[in-house]
Amino acid sequence: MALTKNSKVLEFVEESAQLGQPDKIVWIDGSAKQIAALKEEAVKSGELIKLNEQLLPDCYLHRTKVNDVARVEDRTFICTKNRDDAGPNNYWMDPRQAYELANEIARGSMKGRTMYVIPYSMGVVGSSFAKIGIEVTDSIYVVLNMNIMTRVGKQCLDALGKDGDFIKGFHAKCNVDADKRYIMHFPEDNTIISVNSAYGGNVLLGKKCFALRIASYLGKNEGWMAEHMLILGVTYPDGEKKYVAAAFPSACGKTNLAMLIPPKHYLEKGYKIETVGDDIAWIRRGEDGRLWAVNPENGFFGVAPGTNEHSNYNALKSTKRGTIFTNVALNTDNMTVWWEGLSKELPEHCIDWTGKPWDPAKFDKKDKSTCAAHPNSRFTAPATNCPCVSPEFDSKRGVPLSAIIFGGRRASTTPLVYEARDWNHGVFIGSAMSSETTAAATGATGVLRHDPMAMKPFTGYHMGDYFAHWIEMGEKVTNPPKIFNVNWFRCDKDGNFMWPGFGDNMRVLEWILKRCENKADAVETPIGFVPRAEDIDLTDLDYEIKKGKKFAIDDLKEILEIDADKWLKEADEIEGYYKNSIKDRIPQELWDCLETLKNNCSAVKKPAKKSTDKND
Ligand code: SAT
Ligand code: MN
Repeated sequence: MALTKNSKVLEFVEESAQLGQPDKIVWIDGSAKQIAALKEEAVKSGELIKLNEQLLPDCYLHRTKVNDVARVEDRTFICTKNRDDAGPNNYWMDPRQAYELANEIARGSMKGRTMYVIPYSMGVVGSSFAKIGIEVTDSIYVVLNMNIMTRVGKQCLDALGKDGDFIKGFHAKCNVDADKRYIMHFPEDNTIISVNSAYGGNVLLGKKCFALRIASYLGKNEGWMAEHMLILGVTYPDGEKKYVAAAFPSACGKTNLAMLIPPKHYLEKGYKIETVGDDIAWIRRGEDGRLWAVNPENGFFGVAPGTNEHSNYNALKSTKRGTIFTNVALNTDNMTVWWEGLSKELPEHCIDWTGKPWDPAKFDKKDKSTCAAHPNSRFTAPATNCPCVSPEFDSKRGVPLSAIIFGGRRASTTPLVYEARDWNHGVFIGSAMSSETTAAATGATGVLRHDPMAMKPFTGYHMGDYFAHWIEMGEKVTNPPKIFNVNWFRCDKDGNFMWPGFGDNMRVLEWILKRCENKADAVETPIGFVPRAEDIDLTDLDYEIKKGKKFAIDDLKEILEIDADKWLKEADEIEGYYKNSIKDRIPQELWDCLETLKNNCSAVKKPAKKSTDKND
């Protein structure tokens, strides 16, 4: 039975049903009883595998089709009337053509199936940040994941009232045919359509589709920002709290940074990190002139491989109950899950992510095809499971940001950390970000590509206009956060990571926050402010870069070094990117920053010491 009298919702559900022609329509009220029944049904049909109730209570494993394991950027479209509004950063389709094509594919595709209607909220219901969506889908997996990742149920419909507006999401699994897979966004109609996929970011329409692509468009028009950022809180020994938002491309460690456990001596002093979000931030201007952020999600859709009790204790702990695992391996000895990096010992009896028995003897770390879990296998875990979840997680007003951090995977050139001279320079740094690609999207991994603000695949409109929006936001906030760039991924000439990363990133965070309070020194360089090696606390740091080579202060000096020659090349590269990839609509402020970078680099003499970095 329909759970609302909102005529727009009823109309959307009716139209969707006419298109998909399901046998049955089920409204998701979000009750524990309904969710439990759906899990049972999914286990019966084989869509989910129930895991060991003692070791992993209420946890399930799901395997996708092998052709459906990551976001598909080349099949993701922004459908605006005017092609230029989607920008060169997006694949574009004419909205009329897109609706026609989607209708053709989806027509009758739900025959014999149930269509679920999921009312959900991105953000705490009742918060001025929150926005409501309705997703219809023929996949129980989608319902159950949405129920973890968003706030689902009748309260969302109540918040809409009789005629409130919402974001429409239509998902049909169809035959999971990769050639007919389309993820379409209609920002001018507040609509998303996804067909022929059943995986993560392609189908959990509240996440990348709504909370980033559609929301970035709304934010531009309404004066706020939707960003691909984690939000974390640092608690000082005296109890004071500071919040930071950080943008990194998918699978570059956002979840790890958001849930970081500080090194022992920080813990002993009383420092603590708390997680507000690990993937998405919605940011608004506060009356106090600061920027305030919320995490619109309600769970974590984290990358499983590499997660273990040392790399991310809090994430691992978050997956111990009420979690859905996707494309990890099944340990048949005890019906638990396994993935590369979970433990040093390999399980003896495993079914790999494709459903085949796995032979640990054939496992070769360097050959992804021998992996038991897919490199982009995921866990969907409720945020409330996280031992370090912030008390502000459910805050309606959000948290005030002291700093914004950009970062990517860069084997060379980019130092461990540097600070922008001002807001516009920070926007320039974000706009010029590049990173090596990961398994989170289909296509080659390890290729350096531009990914401005980590939003390349998620900006729902023209990237040049997005940069301009950032500049405008800076003009409107009287007390903006400081902007920084970090690079945890600098390598030596043999390709070894030079910085330990993980918990030790606290040492960099501390410098960043001290800079926000004018309590730390820095050196002005052609690219911005860089710490002196002595400004970063290395107490008890114990890291082996490679066998027999322990991290020492000289290594820190090396990864803080700015090579003006490399940066001149980088500047040329950025110019090429602006001109060839974004083309017009780049704000003058960013051209000015580029000019300054070039002039600054030309003005300094090339450092005498030759860098040993691997080229990237
Ligand atoms: O597949 S998702 O887009 O949800 C995850 C990611 O790529 O960050
Ligand atoms: Mn992400």
